[in-house]
Amino acid sequence: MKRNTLCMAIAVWALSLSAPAQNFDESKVAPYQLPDPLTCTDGTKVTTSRQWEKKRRPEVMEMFQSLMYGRTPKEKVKAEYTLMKEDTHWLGGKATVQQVKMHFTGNGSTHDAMLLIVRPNAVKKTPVIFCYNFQGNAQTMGYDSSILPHASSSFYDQIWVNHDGCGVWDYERAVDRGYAIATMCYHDIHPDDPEYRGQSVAKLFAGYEEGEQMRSDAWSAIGMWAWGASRVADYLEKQPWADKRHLAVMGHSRLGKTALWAGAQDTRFGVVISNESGCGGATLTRRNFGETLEIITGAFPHWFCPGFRNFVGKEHQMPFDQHELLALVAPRALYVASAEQDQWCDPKGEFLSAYHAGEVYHLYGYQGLDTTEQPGLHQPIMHRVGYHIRAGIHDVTCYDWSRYLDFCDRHFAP
Ligand code: GTR
Repeated sequence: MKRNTLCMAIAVWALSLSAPAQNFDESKVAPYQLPDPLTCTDGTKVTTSRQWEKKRRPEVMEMFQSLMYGRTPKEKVKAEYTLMKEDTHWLGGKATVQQVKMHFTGNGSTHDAMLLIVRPNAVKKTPVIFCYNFQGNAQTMGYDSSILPHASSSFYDQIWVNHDGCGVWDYERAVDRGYAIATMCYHDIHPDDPEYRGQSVAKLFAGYEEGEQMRSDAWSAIGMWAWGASRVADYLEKQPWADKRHLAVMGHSRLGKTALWAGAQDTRFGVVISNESGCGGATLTRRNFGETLEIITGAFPHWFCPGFRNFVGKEHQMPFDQHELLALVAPRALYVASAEQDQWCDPKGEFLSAYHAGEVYHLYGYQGLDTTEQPGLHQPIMHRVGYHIRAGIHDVTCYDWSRYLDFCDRHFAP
């Protein structure tokens, strides 16, 4: 076991001894009152989509930036994209695989990330789903030796978090259904370890030197991963083969949290999909079920801005909750998915959060989930807001991918 791994395991174990026991009993969920997405800070009630966009949405955005995910820098960095490798005969000639190096320059520093794209040859203007991977681009292709090492691979084995439930990469299904998948290893943007901030894209920005991470609203790892998703969108929207009106962002678990924050900020993502994103993602923080704020901010301090920790034990005083993060995606299409055995993520809390986001969708004349009854297993709801819960554990399965493609078909229809 690596030293870092051991230290972190001890820290998580010690934390679990001191943390209040997590609740997995629905009858012990304490009553809670959610903040109203449609009431502005000055008490004004929002009744139109225009009011939402002009007044309330910026307020909600500001809360998530200043209190949870940290402030995304406004400056632009120079980005160069180089096609390193291309195979136009993948999957028996059905698909093209492209490997693109993204090279960023800013604040006297440079930073590289490696993007992998698989796209169908038969489609002229292809909708694209961007989805970060946990273990490197090669892993998503069964360790195909033609896949270039991802940019962070040289120190990858020193990073203590190594994710097991990294799921199925159903490239062929996507290609057959006319979709391109773009992916990149999330460590390429911020290695997933609090000690590796110096190796992250933070260094590309003025003012992001030593000590800045102490600011209460300092940019978090989730914030940086979301930023990386937008840099991929910058590239995709310039590709002649890509249908820039039809870009989706999808993510699993911590990368589901990331997909939501990316989709909240970047309106180029027309479909935003959270696969089992749980605490700090889709699920309601106020519902005491599954993972708690104390546990997540203790185990993964770098995922959120430092100020977020102030809400530990004071969840009911938070001026926002995660249904409002989901509402930031409106009027674009939003899909939240849970798994039955993934109680850590609080499937019911994910469902209720998506339900409550519906209020904002109604301002645009769209249907939200529009039922407070959580559907049974494998009974997806597919309105402008979608939801499913499937049997099984915390993972991304073929069932999940198939529903996401169905949902994209519905919302990307010409
Ligand atoms: C867990 C964390 C969850 C979830 C998960 C993951 O350890 O507690 O919030 O994000 O990691 O990303 O797999």
